[in-house]
Amino acid sequence: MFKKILIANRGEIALRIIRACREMGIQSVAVHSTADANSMAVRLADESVCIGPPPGKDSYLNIPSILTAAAVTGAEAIHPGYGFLSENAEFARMVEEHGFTFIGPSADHIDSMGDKVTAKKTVMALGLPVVPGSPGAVESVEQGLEICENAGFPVIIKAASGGGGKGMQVVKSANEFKEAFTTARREAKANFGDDTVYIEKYLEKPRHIEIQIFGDKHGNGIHLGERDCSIQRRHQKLVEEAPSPALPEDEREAIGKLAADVIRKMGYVGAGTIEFLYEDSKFYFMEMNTRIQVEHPVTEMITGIDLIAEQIRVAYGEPLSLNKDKIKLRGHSIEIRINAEDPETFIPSPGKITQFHAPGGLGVRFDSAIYGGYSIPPYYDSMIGKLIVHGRTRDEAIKRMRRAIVETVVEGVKTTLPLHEWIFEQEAFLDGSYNIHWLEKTLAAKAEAKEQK
Ligand code: MV4
Repeated sequence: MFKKILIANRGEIALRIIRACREMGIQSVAVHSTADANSMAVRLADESVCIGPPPGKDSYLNIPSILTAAAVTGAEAIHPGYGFLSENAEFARMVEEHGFTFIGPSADHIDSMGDKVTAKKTVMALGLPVVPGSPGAVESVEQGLEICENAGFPVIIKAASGGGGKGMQVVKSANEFKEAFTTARREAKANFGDDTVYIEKYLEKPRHIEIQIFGDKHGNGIHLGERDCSIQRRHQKLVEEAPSPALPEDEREAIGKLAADVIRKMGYVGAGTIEFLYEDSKFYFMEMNTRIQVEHPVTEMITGIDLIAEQIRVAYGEPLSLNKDKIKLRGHSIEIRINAEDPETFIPSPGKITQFHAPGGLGVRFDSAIYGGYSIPPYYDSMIGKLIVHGRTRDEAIKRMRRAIVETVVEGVKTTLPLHEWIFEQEAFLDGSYNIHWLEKTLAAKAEAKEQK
């Protein structure tokens, strides 16, 4: 096994990886910016190296600094976490070229899923259902209009280099098409330096359901069930749960089998997520993420599997420690993302945490890097922790989440905890009938009602 791993990340995920390393008897190296010198990751790692000033581009995205830190500490492998360099194929390539192991898929697999047109063609050829639309890039207004007529309005124009919601245009009718197409191309060029766009039939009320997959270097590929991530605002997930309250068992088995087949056929190595839109009992491939995700704990809670440890073992070359007959999905898990933000305006609220008490008790997990007296720096995203619960049923998990939220004390900064308390009282959340638009719509109605008063 590796003797030493460098963690090219910060915050709760850096801690999560340090924890897996310690349990596996692997030394950990934390890299950090000057703003993170007092972080929990620096305190808990076996070694730490300062790699630059606060802005991400000068530190957590600074490839030469990170490779140098790996070389001087004698690390053998680099774990990128999520965000930052985790889906940067060039980084994965350079890590390997410098003689380290990248804990993640090959640079070629990252590349092939990074371009959304290539990704869609690849998975379609391997048997996944996709949204009807253009077979590839759309080059002209005329070609686009013909595709729209076949698919039927509304349609959505997406940037090939986009993803996560950036660079999309919904088009309701033919007379809006020309302008939307021109705007989509211009924005794609400005945002991604690539004006390639493609067209899909627009699904009006889908859910976001994603399948956790894993592959190893011996040709094995498995799935670990789904996560429902439909509770989101501006493409930021707030709540994730597993299993999805909308998915019958036979459909879960069918889509899981398709996802695992694709992973085997691709020869994909490591953890990944295949994202789908789900509407009227049908799945449509959206994108594939080639990293560990923020919401991986809900899958860990219902499978009992340490996904970070599995990533490390697979990267070292060991076969998957699991096979599909050994994976049992048990009970229900829900995660909330707690941000240091105003719960109504979502304006970030960095600063010093004056009082802190973590929730606990049966079925409660708190993944966070904060502590009493910690100062949240203003340079990075505002997520300060994830509260994850497990229960035998969805109802038990919801009740457990409510009581765990009440127990949590974070003072000195504003947090989104009050918003989560409110979500866990809403009918559409409790009955599981929500879709990807529910939260934004309901928040808008709530703001409107407040205005009227
Ligand atoms: C869609 C869609 C409806 N129909 N594609 C948003 C993120 C990007 N990965 C794809 N997205 C969407 N693609 C078709 N054909 C609606 C969305 C979408 C969305 C998807 C998942 C979670 C939240 C969302 C919010 C708005 C739009």
